[in-house]
Amino acid sequence: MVALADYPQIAAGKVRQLHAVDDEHLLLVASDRISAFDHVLSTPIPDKGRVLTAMSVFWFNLLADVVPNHLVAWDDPRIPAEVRGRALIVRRLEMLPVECVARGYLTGSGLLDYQRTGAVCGVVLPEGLTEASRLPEPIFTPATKAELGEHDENVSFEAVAGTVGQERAAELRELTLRVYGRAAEHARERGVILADTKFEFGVADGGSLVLGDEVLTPDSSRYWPADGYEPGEVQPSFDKQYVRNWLTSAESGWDRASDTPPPPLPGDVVAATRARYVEAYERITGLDLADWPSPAA
Ligand code: PZK
Repeated sequence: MVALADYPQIAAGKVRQLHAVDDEHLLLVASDRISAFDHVLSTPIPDKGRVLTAMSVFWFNLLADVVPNHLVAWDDPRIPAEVRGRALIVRRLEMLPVECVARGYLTGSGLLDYQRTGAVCGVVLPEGLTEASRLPEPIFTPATKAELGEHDENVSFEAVAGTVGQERAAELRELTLRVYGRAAEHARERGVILADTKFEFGVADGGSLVLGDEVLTPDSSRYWPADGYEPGEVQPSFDKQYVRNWLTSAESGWDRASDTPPPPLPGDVVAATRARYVEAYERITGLDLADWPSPAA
């Protein structure tokens, strides 16, 4: 039997970890932890790691004819039982230091940049756009990865070209927009708006681009229910809205502007949030989470 402790940890994010399996393979582990308002909460959401992992696998498979990916196995003896269902064996790549973001709608840092400059990452947009506006066409808005605790910085296409070269940058933009387009179309057919998403690409031995990391999960993407979509208003998050509503309510007793950590979540908020993750998975994939591997089965 293999144990997670057999694999040296080589990186850790806010809610996931990366371990070395061998010279050619890594183990990408998603935890049940959730972040909100830039804090990692002390209360886990049961099955969140399984949902995000299962969703990544669904998308890797759906998109395999558009772009090759690093996925090797999701149910395999090399995966420790303790992380079964929330860990992937992936091929080691030479990762490119670019967060490849596609946006079909305007919100978050994209909206802030637009309001200040009329453009996002150098892409000039028409006047009159507002919170959650659908863009005339999806745009490539790359960012550079920040240190832990900092926010990624939006950069221009030219800045990406300066880092990876003009040809590679053009390839990243083209592939990012093609993958986003295909995924957004699939989600929309199932009543979900894929507002934006972030990809990370690596380079395979022959020099071709390979899609890495987790893909099209609620942690790497903004998913909005299509029902009730209304430009001009901040859209409810498909997955985190119960958490945000409770943390900003008087009931939580927490002040977002303070430096104090958020309090533990009540059981009903945990249950409702877990149900939203499962619903997102089942709506987007048409599959049943009960059929996905777990430590128990
Ligand atoms: C790789 N990250 C980000 C993910 C973390 C950090 N296939 C790959 N080959 C080489 N490196 C990476 C990957 C992938 N995916 C990904 N950093 C390196 C990351 C998860 C947890 F702490």
